[in-house]
This record gives sequence, C-alpha cells and structure tokens, in this order.
Amino acid sequence: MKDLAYSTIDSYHQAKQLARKNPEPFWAEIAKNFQWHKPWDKVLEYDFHAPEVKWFLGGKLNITENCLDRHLKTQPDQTAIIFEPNDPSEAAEHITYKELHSRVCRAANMLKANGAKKGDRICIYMPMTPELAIAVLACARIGAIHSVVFAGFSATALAARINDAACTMLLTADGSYRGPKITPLKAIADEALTQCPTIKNCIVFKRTGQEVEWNSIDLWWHEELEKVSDSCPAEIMDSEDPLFILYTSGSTGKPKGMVHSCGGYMVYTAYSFQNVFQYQKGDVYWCTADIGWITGHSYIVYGPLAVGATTVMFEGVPSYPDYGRFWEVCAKHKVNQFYTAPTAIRALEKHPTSLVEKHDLSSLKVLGSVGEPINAEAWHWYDKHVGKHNCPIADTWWQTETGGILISSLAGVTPQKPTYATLPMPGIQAVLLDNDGNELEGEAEGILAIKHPWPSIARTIWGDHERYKKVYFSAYPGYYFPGDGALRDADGNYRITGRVDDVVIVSGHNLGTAPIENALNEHTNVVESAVVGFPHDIKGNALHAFVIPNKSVDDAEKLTNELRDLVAKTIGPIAKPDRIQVVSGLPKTRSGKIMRRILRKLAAGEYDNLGDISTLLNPEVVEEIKQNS
Ligand code: 7RM
Repeated sequence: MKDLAYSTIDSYHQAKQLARKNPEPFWAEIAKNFQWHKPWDKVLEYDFHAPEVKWFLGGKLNITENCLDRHLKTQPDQTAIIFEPNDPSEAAEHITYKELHSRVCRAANMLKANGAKKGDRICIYMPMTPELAIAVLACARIGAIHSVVFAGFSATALAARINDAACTMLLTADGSYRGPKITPLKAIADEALTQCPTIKNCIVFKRTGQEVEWNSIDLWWHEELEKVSDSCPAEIMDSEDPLFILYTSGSTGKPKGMVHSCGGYMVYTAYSFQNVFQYQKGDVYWCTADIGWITGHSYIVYGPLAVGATTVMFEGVPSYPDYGRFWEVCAKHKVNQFYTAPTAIRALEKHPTSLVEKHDLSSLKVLGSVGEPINAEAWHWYDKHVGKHNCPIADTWWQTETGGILISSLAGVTPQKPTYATLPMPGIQAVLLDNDGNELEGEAEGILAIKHPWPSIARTIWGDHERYKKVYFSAYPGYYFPGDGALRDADGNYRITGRVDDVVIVSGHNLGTAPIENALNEHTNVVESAVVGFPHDIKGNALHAFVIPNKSVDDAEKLTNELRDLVAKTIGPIAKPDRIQVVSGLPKTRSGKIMRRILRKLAAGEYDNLGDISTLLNPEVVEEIKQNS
C-alpha cells in the first residue's frame, strides 16, 4: 500500500498538484493499488446537475478480496482485528487475517444457505463484537447490500430503516453489553419485526446468553455456521454496484439511506486511511466509533482492512468501569493511532487527569478527531494529556455522505492548527461560497462546497434520488453542498464553523448559530452550548441558548449577564440571546451530534411534538430541559 501514501510534504504537494490538474489519471494511479477482476474502462463520468456520479466504470471487483484474500499471500498471520470486550476481565481476542477470511467466508455461506443473494438488502443490528464486522464483510462477499443500524436505536427506528430498504434478512444478537447495561437486542428486534413484512429470516448471534423469545423465522448464528463450509468465492461486483446503505438523519424526521458503491468507496477509504493516519505495517490502530456509524464502516472495517492494518474493535464505553478505560485499552494493546470524537474528549476532560496519567500511553503516535468541530479547550487537553505534546492531531472533517475524510491534516506530514481541520486531501477540491454561490478567494468565511467528485461520494439516497438532488446539489448548482459553514485562513486552512442550516433570522438579520455558540464557549464556565431560534412576536425569531456549565452555578443571573455581554462583544448586540438556559446536558445523537430539531421544539414550547426521542443518547435531558425552562 506504499503507493497510496504521501509521507513527505513534497510528495504531498506533488500529489495535490497532479490531482488538481489531472484528477482522472491521479485517481487511476491510486486505484491500481487494488485487486480488480477487470480494470475499469473509464475513470469518471459525472454531472453534478443531474446529479450523477460514476467511478471506475466497467471495473469488476469484490471489496472483501481486497480486504482479506490478498493479504493472505503476504501476511496471513498478521492480526486483523483485536477485539476488546466491554468487561475488562474478559479476554481480548486477536483475529488474524487468515482466520478473519475463514470466518467471513463461512458467514457468507450461512447467508447464502438462507436464501440471501446479490442485491438483497440485509439489515444488521448487532453489538460491537467481531461478528458485526464479519456480518458486514459476509454481505459484501456475496454482493448483498448491508444496512447496519446502530444497536442503540429503538424498535421504531429499526423498523423504519428495515422497511425503507425492504430488507429480506435481519442479523442481530440476543443482547449487547455496553458499560454496566445490557440491551435486549433480540426483544427490540422482535418488536420491530412485527411491522416488517419483507424480513424472511432473522439470524441471532449469541453474545449475552440471556433468555430470548423464539419465532418461526429465527435461526441461531452458531448453528447455521456449523452447517456450511468456510470456502466461499467472492461475488464479482461492478464498480458501481451498491455496497451498502447507511442511514443518516436529515432536517426532516425521515432518515436518508445513503448509498455507497463498491469501487470508489474501496479506493477512497483505503487512500484516506493510509494518508491521514500514516499507518505503518505492524501498527495498532484504534477508532472508538461504533460500526453503526459511517466512521466505523470506513475507518474500523473497510479502510484499515484494505491496507492490511490491525484494527481494534471496542465493545464498551469510555466511562466503564471508569473514565480511564480508553487509556487502559491504549496501553494494553499498545495502540499507535487513536481516533475518537470531541464529545468523548470533553466528557473525559471533566475527570481527574490522573485517570490518563496512570496509563502508559508511550505507544501513541497519532491522534484523530471526528464528528464535530473540536473546540480549543478539548484540542489542548487531548494534545497535552493524551498526546503529551508529541502526537499530531488529525481533525478529520467528513460526512456519511462523503464516505471518507475530505479535509484533514496528514498526521506528521502536513501542519496542524488547533480547531482547524486544515487542508483538503489531495484530490478534493473544496471551495467557499457566499450566499449567492460566488466562490470566495483567500481568507474568507462562507459556505463550504466541493467542486469535483471524489470516488466515495454517496451515489443516491435509497429510493429517493430527487431528495438527493434537492439536499446536496440544488442550493448551489454545480457543487456538492455538505451543509456546513467554514472559514479559511491565509494559508488555506479550513475551520468548520458548524451547520449552515442553523441560520436564524432575527429582526431581519441572518445569524448563524455557530458563531454565537463559539462566543458562549469562550466563557470559562461554559463547556458546551447550543443556540436555536424560536418564534417571537416582534423580532420574528429570537434566540434561545442552552449552556452546559463547567462547575455548578451559584449565581445564574450573573453568568447569563456575562454571557450576553460576551456575545455582544464578540458578535454584536443583535446576536444576544433572549433566553439563556443553564442545562446539565444537550440532547445528542449517539454519535455525539446535538439534535437541534429537538432544541428548536423545546425552545418553542412544542413539547407534544418532539418526535421519536428514543434514538437519543440521553433522552432524560429532554425532560430536564422541559422542567426548568
Ligand atoms: C464523520 C461524521 C457529518 C457532520 C458534518 C459536520 C460534522 C464531522 C467534523 C465535523 C467539524 C469535524 N459523519 N463534522 N466531522 N465538524 N469538524 N472534524 O461525523 O454524517 O455523522 O456527520 O458532522 O457538521 O457535516 S456524519
């Protein structure tokens, strides 16, 4: 995989230049690092107005041959997956490439034996055990389209996703361990399946051993595996055949099933993994995400395995059995690259640093961040206490829709800048636009957009190409519009400022909520904040700020006055929130994103109309916010 990586700043600049001038030969060179049954006839065909994007047209491949089979020749005994269970007293599992290959093939045969075939949609609702990665790869092996639903989602959310894609099979488990809790996955799945007529089989992996109810369509995973062999030729796929669907929340309640295709996704996840993390053979890499999210798909499973890396899968949570668990696991497995989310860092930052210091983190070489802007305080805490000022931090900006990292430093190769995702990867043409869609030059603040396709852009929304067009390609014709705002410094570094759909018009002034939040966060007693608009008789809209304090607040009025002054000073009096509410938490998705849709309803007092809050990480804060508003 050497040819994928730029490990010097010169080779990085060269790549960037080549990619800008001649994107197609650039990507073709990268794609040659993979194993194709038949090479592509054409590198790229696209029209952002249609919209339509196709990469490596006519190419034939199977992504699992690239993630598994080809490593058997060079490194069969290399560890592919290190599984770290929820309970630290349970032994970790080390799975070699040879063993993973065998287990994936056997699972693939299990799917086939139960009627699954190329093009079928298979829903996966499983805990973070190796079988989840195996299930994903087994689907890819036979050309079935996997749709992983995070195993913290409710029965209603699961059923909606199964039905949207008309899945014919469900892979689940009896239960899941997460921290001190056991989630009864099978019982939740049973409830969902009462509303899912397309499901023909439900294969249940035994994890917790708890009692489960048994229905006529249910099969035990371990029993089914025994009936089949571990030899399963890979289905030969077209580059553009769908590999998976992954749902992401939209601005309406209905989730969007983003569709990724085989060839481009493989090329881009491997390329970006290798370059951002500067993985070297034998390194141990750990991404703390769940495979239920895109980060887990791209940077626990496909990207790392495609380059033959050792990837850690962690079943637990950062707080169990104590807030030192991440660091204990880093020390235990001698992790070299560690990739997590700012929300986790902020949670850990509140606890004594002795929980970090007591673990030997000397193996760490590279740190990564993903999911939301990393605030300065969290960045410096991560740098100091985890990285010991000795590990570059890659702040990686990307989305479910982009499939892979688009803006990030390359660890140790390109310069980092706290709170900045920094530069677009070679091959990524990022621009800033003003509200009218004009490109801004140099130092500027505006709307982030991407001008040219990259191989892992989502090709459509499952069953709703019109919505795909409307959401991503209509606001600024000719560009991919991710929905984020950004500012750019004189060196071209990007700082993502937040979602631009969070714009509130107060007395006729367009106010982005992100800069107001940034101002509030400057206060020493504010950990995190969220600002939303609510209807106001005179102003049209007014602002409601939710703030989480660092330490308990004795004098709430003093704090809110200071905060109003701070906003007035930083942005202007017009941006001063009408209401500032001190809260202990903000409603968040499981991946740590603030659910503004819910905050807007709370601010407007529409308590009966909150929608499904069961998918939240912390539904209890909703009640608290109602009580003290
Ligand atoms: C990977 C992932 C996508 C949204 C995106 C941004 C925000 C993600 C960063 C970030 C600032 C980052 N996929 N976001 N990474 N904002 N800096 N490094 O998170 O589909 O779940 O979310 O997340 O708003 O549009 S996602």
